[in-house]
Amino acid sequence: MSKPELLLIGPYPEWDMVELEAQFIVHKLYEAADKDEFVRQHADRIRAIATRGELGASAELIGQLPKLEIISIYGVGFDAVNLNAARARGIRVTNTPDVLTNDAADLGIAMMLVQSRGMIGAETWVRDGSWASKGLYPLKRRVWGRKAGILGLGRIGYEVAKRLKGFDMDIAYSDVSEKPYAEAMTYIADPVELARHADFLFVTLAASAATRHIVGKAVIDALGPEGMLINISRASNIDEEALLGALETGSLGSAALDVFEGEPRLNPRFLALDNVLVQPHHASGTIETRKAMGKLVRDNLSAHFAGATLPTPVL
Ligand code: 8YV
Repeated sequence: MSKPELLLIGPYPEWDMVELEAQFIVHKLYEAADKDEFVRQHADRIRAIATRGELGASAELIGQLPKLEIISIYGVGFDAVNLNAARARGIRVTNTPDVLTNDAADLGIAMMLVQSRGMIGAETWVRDGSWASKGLYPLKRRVWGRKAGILGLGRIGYEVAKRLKGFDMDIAYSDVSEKPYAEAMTYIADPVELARHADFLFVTLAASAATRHIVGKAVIDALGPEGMLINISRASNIDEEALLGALETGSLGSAALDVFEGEPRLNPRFLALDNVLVQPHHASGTIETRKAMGKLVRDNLSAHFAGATLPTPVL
């Protein structure tokens, strides 16, 4: 039987490329100079899309592929895939939940510690000779025992909370409803009230049209000049203009961000700020997790083409 044809939206690690190319005829959209022309050339044979969380698949692209049966996402977030367009045509959509949860939580915790203790500046202090020439590094803020707020107590939020308990923190969370599994945490429904409670506010909710800019001026003001915002979800959950303004004036203390509007070309105003820790959308970026994600992408595709049950369907 001939291999099914697949459109790959962005590159995967080499180990995944080898496996994918063994199973599929892979058309690499990201290498095409003229993407529309490239899609047109292969449109009547492409039965699958493999994409990444942040790249997704637009309604326009889905509309150009009459034979499309499945979209497999390398990532847990499916906000960049137009689910309505997929649903309307009975196109299956899969993602890679669970396998990346712990790494995403680890990165959120690491960002809190690094930023609160000023470790990037401290590293420079040693390397540029300031330690020897200027003496002691400025004092920073404690993490343990302080107040954390978690906006979105899903899989990743829950793992963040578990880790925060190890720092003896007072933990509150906000979600659409109270969660029965939230032991020893306070439920605060209103994100503004949650931010008022918190020294560290973690944004861990799945992005959708409904959550767009859920962290707006009111939440940012409530977090305040001593507060830290940590985002390991999607940029769209935060009003970036409001965030930048608050960081520039100091009405928000600091931020640690793994995701940005228009990434990887983030707003250069972030780079002029020393109260922001920036990361290159790397919450799931470990070899172990990325290997598991790649395998799950392929397991979903293989199951589909074998007529078997999809391991992790979204649609
Ligand atoms: C990316 C993600 O998919 O899980 C998600 O939703 O955004 C990430 O895991 C990953 O960075 C690969 O591009």
